[in-house]
Amino acid sequence: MNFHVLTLFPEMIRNGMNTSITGRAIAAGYLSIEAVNIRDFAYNKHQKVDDYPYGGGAGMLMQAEPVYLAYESVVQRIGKRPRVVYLTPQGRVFNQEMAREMAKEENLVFLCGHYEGIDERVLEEIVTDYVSIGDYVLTGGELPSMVMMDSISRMVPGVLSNKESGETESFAGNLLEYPQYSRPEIWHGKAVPQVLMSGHHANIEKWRREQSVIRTAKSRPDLLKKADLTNKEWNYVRQ
Ligand code: 6GU
Repeated sequence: MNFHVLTLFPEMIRNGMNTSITGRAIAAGYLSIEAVNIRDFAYNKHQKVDDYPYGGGAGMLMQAEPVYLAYESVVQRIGKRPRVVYLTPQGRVFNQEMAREMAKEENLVFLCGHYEGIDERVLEEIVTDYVSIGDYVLTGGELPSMVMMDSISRMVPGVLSNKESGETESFAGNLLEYPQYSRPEIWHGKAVPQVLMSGHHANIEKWRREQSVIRTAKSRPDLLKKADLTNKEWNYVRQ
């Protein structure tokens, strides 16, 4: 998977992605990240890439041409027209299913806006997907692009080790993860739940499933509709 990020803050992307699991995957060649500085494509001597919005209003807009030239530089390099994700609170809300689907692409371009946004005309020409990461406002698209790249990366074959990939489908059943415990057996007076010490695998699975259902009912009842619950599970969720 090759990620190409069009941004005014390339260092933010490089520093973020070269760390931890994604950093290891880049070093091992499963991922590549190219951060393209839109400012390098400014066409005036002051390297200015923003201007006032026609019709007035607060703030500045990123101009169409530098964004377009930055995008074209990626097209030139890879020799095709890839999907272009524009990070915006006006987009479709990102989820695990979108991550799984985007992980099939060979190349993905992320366009990160700043200031009050980007001239609509260049968006019309190059953007294929408008995506938001949730209902709150951020100062720019860099963090959302890294959120998306992180979750897409873990769906790319080779990025997670066998040990790590057990978690890959944790959202697939539309249930939240059960609680987990490691040594010591007693910490701050709290013991590990007995069933986990029993070695009885069927009971452990049953307990974990119950915990998942209870947690989901408590914090994400919206997910339960999509989860495959038994009648018995529906009954104790309703109490
Ligand atoms: Cl994708 N961008 C910005 N600026 N804010 C957001 C967002 C994106 N998703 C949620 N809030």
